[in-house]
Amino acid sequence: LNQKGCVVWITGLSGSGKSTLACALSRELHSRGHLTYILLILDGDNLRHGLNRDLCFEAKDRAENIRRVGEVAKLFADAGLICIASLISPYRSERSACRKLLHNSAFFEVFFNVSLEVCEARDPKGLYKLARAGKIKGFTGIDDPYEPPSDCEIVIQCKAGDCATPKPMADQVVSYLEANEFL
Ligand code: GGZ
Repeated sequence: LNQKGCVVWITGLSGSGKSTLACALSRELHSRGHLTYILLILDGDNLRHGLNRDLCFEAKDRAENIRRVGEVAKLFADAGLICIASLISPYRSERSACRKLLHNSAFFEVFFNVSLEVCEARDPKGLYKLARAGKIKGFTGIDDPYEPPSDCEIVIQCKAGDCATPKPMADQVVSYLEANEFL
């Protein structure tokens, strides 16, 4: 394996399409012939059923969630893999701690910039509806903060109608990785 490892860290609101982008990115890298790269998707929601099942959504648990995923991502990146992490990761300070862990040079923060209105209109799991009804407390964007990145490498803009296919977004990330000689 002759590959510089790195972490592609996708942050954004619930329902923004982070996981879809993570999958599309992984597919795209394979289709470009990078078959020897093992791509690991660390998905916030999946991890919360396993490694992080002891954590809830209060601030200190979210911080711990992000910290653990950062540490795991670092292990994989150090082993030479491209590691795609997809979490809301709402706090700037915790994202920046993960960046430090990767010594900045191997950490690519992707801000999936989809407005709350669009995410809420989609509401794929009905969670926004429950949050508005007060049945889920501390929901990101409703009654819990989301701090957008100010220093990220990649911003993906997605308005109501124009994100039917994630491929152009995945291409945007792939181009960035190529330009930075991680591919
Ligand atoms: C935000 C919540 C909450 C609350 C459950 N706030 O869109 P989803 O459903 O499938 O993914 C979301 C997931 C968030 O987990 P993360 O590990 O990414 O969050 S964080 O980085 O903030 O630790 C959402 C669901 O869990 N979910 N309750 N209160 N999202």
